Amino acid sequence: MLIDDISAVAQEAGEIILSAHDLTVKSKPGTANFVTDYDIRVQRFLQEGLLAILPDAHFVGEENDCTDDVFHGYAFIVDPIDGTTNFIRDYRASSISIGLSLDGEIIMGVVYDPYRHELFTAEKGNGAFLNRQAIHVAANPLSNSIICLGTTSYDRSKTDLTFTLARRLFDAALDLRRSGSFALDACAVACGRADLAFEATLNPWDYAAVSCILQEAGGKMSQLDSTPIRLDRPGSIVCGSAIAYREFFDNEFWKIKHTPFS
Ligand code: 2AM
Ligand code: CA
Repeated sequence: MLIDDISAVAQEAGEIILSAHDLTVKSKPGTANFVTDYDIRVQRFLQEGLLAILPDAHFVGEENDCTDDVFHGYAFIVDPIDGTTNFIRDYRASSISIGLSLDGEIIMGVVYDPYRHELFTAEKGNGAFLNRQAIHVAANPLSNSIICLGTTSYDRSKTDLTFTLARRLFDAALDLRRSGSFALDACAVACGRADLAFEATLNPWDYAAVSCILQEAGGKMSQLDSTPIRLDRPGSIVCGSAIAYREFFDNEFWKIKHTPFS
C-alpha cells in the first residue's frame, strides 16, 4: 500500500538522523533559522525514495526552496527534519514530516520520530495511527488542557502576539509545553498527550502531514483567525482536540486586543 511504502522511506530516513555526527551548520535568513548538511541529505533521500513510489508527483521540500505546483495531481510536501535547532543541539525532539496532496487536498500524512521510534500515519477517511494502533484526540476541557506553543523564534515581530496568547491560554489551561517541532506537537494532540498547539507563523511543510493525521484523529486545524490552512504559503496555525479547539474560538483567545497586533 502507498502509505506503507511512504512510511518505509520515512523510517529509513530516520536512520540517517540517528547516525548523524560532525554536523555542518549554516544560518538561513532571520534569527534562529538554521540548516545542516543532514537536513539536505535527508531531503535528498526522501525526494529520491518518494518519487520512486509516485514518479509523477510534484515535490515541495523545505531545503530546496522548491515551490512546485501543489494544486494539480499528486504533490509531496516534505520537511526532512522538523526541529532543526533541537537536532543541532541533540535535544532529541525532531521528526520527518511527509504530506501527500492530490489536487490541492492533503490525502495522506506520515510523521516519524526516530528517537522514540514513533510512526504517525493517516489516510483521508481511514483514521489515524501511531505505530499502526488507532489514535484519537483527548476530550479535556481547556481548563484541564496541555497546550503546546511554538515561539516563531525566526521572526521576532511575532513575539508579543505569541506571548500574549500564551499568557491568556496559560491562565485558562493546565500548563504549556514547547518542544521545538510543530509536527511532534500536533501529533501529541492527535494521540491525546496534549490538547492544543499553536504557532504564529509556519510553512506548509511544517503542517501539511499533521493536518491529515490530526483531522483523522478527530481534531481540528486552521489558521489563528479560523481561516483554512494554506498549502502554498506560510500562515499561522492552531490545532486541537475538537473540544479545546472550540473553546479556543468561543473565547476569542486569538483576538489579541490592546496590543499593536489586534
Ligand atoms: P524546522 O525545525 O523545520 O525549521 C519551531 O518553532 C517550529 O517552527 C518548528 O516546527 C520549525 O521547523 C519551525 N520553523 C523554524 N524556522 C522556521 C521558519 N523560518 N519559518 C517557518 N517555520 C519555521
Ligand atoms: Ca525543517
